[in-house]
Amino acid sequence: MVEKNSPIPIYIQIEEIIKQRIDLEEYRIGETIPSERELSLQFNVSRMTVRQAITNLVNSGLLYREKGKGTYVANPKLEQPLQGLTSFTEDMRARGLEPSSQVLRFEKITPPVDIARDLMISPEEEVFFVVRIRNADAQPMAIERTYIPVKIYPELDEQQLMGSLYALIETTSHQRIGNAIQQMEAAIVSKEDSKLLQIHQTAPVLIIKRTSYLSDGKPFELVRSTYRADRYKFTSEIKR
Ligand code: 16G
Repeated sequence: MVEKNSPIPIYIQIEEIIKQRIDLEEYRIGETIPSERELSLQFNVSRMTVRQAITNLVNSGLLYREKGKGTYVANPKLEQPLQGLTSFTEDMRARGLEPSSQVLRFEKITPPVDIARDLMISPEEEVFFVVRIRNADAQPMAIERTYIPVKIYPELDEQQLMGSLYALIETTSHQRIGNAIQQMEAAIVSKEDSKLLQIHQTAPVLIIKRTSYLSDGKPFELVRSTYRADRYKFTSEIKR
């Protein structure tokens, strides 16, 4: 199993073996893997080496640790394509997951100057400011902080935002969504968001800032979404 003479470091060989065992469902999602002690006996290597392999797999999101209980196999990350202007609701349904939202804030405000500029409105014009936790099968996946000019959809209310914003705009208000521009960056979760997303205070997150436009070119939302890095990976096709 472990080849001590191989040029491949032993901890990397162990990582690969653990990954294979997860693929073969020898170690199942949501269940513990054997302890460091057991694995070090199995592979005939030091506990330090096993720990290094496990730490790498925890950092890459394949495993997670629970204090005093053990190391568990994590749910596989969701693969989110970066092309295609889809909504959270559509993305989750396409995977057979049940989307739901908790609306933490819903208010009418006059926006900060930079937000007004991005939305191409004057800073005196009102916007809805909405904070939602987005869940898949009741598990928190992301937090969205959204600004929507009131004039885009003046009837918008808190209840409606438990469902899909894009569906409301397209179906109820009969406007067409055209395109969006987005930026992605990595960060460490804020204290507030770590509680909302139920992740550790030092966990990494992926932040996407999206400005979306109606087909006539008018911006209708500016969103800052904070995604759990242990639940998401983003993929894109690139051509040469
Ligand atoms: C996605 C969008 C967000 C949009 C939301 C609408 C990103 C980065 N964000 O989460 O901009 O507001 O979908 O979802 O993809 P809904 O129609 O389910 O409310």
